[in-house]
Amino acid sequence: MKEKNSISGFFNISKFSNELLENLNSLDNWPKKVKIMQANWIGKSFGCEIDFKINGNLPVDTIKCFTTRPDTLFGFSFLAVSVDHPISKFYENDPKFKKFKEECSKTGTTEESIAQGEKIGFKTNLMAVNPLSQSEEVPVYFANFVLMDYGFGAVFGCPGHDQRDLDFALKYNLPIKTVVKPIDHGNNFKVENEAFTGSGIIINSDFLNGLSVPDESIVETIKIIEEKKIGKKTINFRLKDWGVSRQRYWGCPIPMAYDKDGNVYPIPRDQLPVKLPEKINLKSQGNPLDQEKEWRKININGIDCLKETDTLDTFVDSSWYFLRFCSPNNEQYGFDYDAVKYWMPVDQYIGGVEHAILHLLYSRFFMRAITYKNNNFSLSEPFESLFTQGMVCHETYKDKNNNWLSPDQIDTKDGKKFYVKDQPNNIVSVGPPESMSKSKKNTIDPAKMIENYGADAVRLFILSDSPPEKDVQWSEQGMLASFKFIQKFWLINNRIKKIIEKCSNEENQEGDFELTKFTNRLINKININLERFNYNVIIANMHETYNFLNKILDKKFNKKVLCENYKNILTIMSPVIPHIINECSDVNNFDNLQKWPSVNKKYLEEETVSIVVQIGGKKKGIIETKKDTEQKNSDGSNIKRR
Ligand code: ANZ
Repeated sequence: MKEKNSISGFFNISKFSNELLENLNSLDNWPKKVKIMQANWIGKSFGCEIDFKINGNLPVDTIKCFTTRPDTLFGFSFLAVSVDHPISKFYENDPKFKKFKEECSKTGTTEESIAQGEKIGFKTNLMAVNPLSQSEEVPVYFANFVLMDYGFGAVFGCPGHDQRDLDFALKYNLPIKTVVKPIDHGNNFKVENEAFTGSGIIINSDFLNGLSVPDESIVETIKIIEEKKIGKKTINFRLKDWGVSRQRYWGCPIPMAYDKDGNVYPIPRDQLPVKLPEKINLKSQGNPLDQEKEWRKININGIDCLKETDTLDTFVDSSWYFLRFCSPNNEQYGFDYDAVKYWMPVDQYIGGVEHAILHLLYSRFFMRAITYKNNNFSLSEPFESLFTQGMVCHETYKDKNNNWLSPDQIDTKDGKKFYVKDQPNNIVSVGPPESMSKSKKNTIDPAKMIENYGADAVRLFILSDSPPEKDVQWSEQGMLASFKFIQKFWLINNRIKKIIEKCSNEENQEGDFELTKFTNRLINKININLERFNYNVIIANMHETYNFLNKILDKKFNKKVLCENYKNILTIMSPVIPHIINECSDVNNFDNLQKWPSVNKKYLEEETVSIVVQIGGKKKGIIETKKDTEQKNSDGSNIKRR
């Protein structure tokens, strides 16, 4: 049996490209930026495929190209194909081509590196015919900027109206034909060093002349191309199938096996799940599973096979774990349909924007794949609402040798930052705040912060600084201010405790109404702010509460009124600073802090109304008056204001 039989596994996400794109419109509670990122990633392009007739001494009749700009066909000046295009097989033995291919591999394969890198080409002995003007022939090149896995791995080059094509044409001295002019230019408009890609009017293009670009020109040209039977309308997506094979131990096993001839078998259901071996040698070279000779053996319907040793990408698990969370105790299957029907979709999902196009797109794909032709299940979107929180950032530091330094290696003296080991001589260079990363060493160890200031102060600081969708700039001063707030709150709690001990049971004391009104309004505000994720506003509400208490505590209170209100205030502050709140309630002998207080709406009503005074339609002033104030009409009757 062969030692290593393995083929790369892919999930067919591209099958759902259109649905994944269209359904973004239904996600009303997702941030716009995430939907835009997903739409760009899926990348729908409207255009057409065109067959170009090829002349030359090779058995190649036509080359198919995908284009979004068929309307620029009269500007055609070369045809370029990827070095991996099927016609490359005719050049395999040409040493010059081999060298060129090697050169291309240096550019890298990402679209970005290709866009930025130098455009290079290898001229073939083939010529391509312009399908709209048969007498025109242009040379065929291999070019490094053409990707094999987009469209058909071939492009018709129009230097006048595509910058990449222009760079290429300038380098290889190919003609630059202008076939679109801006609306406010004459017909003698000419592209020279910068491709014109804007809207305008078609020129120098025979029967296409005068069409407006892009609205009329693209659709009209496609019509002509279809009539002439040289191509057809096509929609292309950038989204590629998801390569899920990983050569490592951790990850879900891929439930496939191979016989001695390399034929692939899915592992039958009654032999699932495939469990990973537990005692393995992690120090072995490559994928440790390759060394697990015994574990690999499996017999499928009488045929001796070897299990696949690649495991699945970890994104596979994160694409459906929420279904498992709905039904954690099901031992027979990953999830229960009934539980999933009850709980899904997730009402509110929270995560960093870095998940916008992988985790969040894969999860959406998984729901579609699981529900595809499945009568038990009709869920199309996993997450009803999405909130993307910001990053925690910190400035960066470098020593004189350009090495990154961590914040705890830095000391500040007279406003200058020094590398602690060498101070006072070694001034460090300070970079702008960036999201914390191990590579730039601009991280703060939360454990240390918790040790120094307590978990409450750390949480209070993180929430206080900015709205949660924005980045937070980490600052030691901010941390200190939060720590001080906790200390202040502890002191005021002790003051309140003493007041409670001395409070009378007599009703209607002077501070009762004001305190009850404040508390009810506070609960209402915090409820709204919690719902809207306005956590930084909640922190402002907490500061307001401290200031209010500080002012009102000189007044007299009924004991029950003070206790009830203060208990409610503590409860609604507890999500942010639970430890200190717990202490405060303990020393006051309060119980039942878990019950979230309700709002008495009576205290939300304004007691005054504003009456705008207008004379001749112009605002002249505002009168604040108590509600239900009575006003005598000129006839002596009463008008009641509400
Ligand atoms: C001719 C043309 C003329 C183009 C023009 C653009 C402007 P999007 O919008 O991203 O889908 N193209 C097609 N296949 C390619 C490949 N395999 N590798 C690199 N480029 C490829 O881009 C579509 C355009 O990308 C197509 O339209 C094609 O260039 C190029 F004035 O065709 B166009």
